[in-house]
Amino acid sequence: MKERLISLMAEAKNEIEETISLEILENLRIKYLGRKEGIFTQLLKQMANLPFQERPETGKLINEIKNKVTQLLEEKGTTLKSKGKAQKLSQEKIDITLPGILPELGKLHPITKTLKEIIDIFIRLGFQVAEGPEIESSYYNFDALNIPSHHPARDMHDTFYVSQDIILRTHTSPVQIRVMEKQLPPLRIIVPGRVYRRDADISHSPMFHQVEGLFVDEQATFSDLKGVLSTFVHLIFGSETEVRFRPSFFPFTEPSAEVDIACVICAGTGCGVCKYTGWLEILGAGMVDPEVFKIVNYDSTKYTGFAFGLGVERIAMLKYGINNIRLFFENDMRFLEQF
Ligand code: 2NM
Repeated sequence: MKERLISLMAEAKNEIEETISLEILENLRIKYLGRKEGIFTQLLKQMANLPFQERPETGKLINEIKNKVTQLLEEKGTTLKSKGKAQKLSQEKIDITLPGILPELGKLHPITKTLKEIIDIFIRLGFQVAEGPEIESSYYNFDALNIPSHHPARDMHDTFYVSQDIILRTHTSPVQIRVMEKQLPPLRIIVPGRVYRRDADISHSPMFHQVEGLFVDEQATFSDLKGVLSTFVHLIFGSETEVRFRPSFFPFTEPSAEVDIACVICAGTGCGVCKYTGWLEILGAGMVDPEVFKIVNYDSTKYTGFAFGLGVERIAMLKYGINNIRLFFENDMRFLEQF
């Protein structure tokens, strides 16, 4: 029995050493340590056939060998597992020198960029930003701005009506009325936002963006208007840009003016864009009509003010040399990616 056990030990040791997979190792474990039919279970059963005196010593030996075999199986298991992991890691090696895949970066829409630029300039000049509703009453959009009921600007052909008295604002001036109702001068505000007019061709869109401005103080003059708007033009189109103020008419300002710049395409020599005049109109402006001040309860013997309005799409078209306003609203990535 003793010799058999010693050779069994050598045999087991050999078999375990030569094992190359966890699967084979598990078969060996069952062969030696299996609870029902394992070699050690059978050996312990055979103890019953031994003479009484030999049993303690043999039992002790069987258990020692069994423990040794258990230990060898466990050690081999650990080795095989870590070998498998090392092999897997070397097969799945990542090449960290490969260039990464860059995420596509979003860009600001050209109208957003232009709008930000305009707003930043007026903020530098001391203006604050005010906003208000796009759906307005005809009172704020027209009456309060001295545009009477039968004025052509109110025409069904120009205005989007929600109901008899509710419309989509045709300019951002109603916000200026709302601010004046709540706040006394001195006032320096600009009002950026969407406006709506029933108009559509290569230079008109039914929705477009405006920035209007309002400056009210005890001694605001037409010179202040000229200074602010000339500065604006020089900051947005460059300090060399020629500017001229031409008489005009608006129901809410008196006197009124339109601001032209020398054509950015032909530098004033005459081309299709400026209709061979050499000049491009970019702003409307004027001294606020005392009639408007009366409506918002401002004392027009104490205060004067100037106001102005511009179209953001028009400025963007001139800045970037774009001849069709629809390009801004089609969301064609080939167009938008250029900004
Ligand atoms: C323009 C041109 C001239 C204007 C006037 C006012 C208000 F509310 F103060 F009366 N807001 N905006 C104004 C004046 C707008 O846009 C071409």
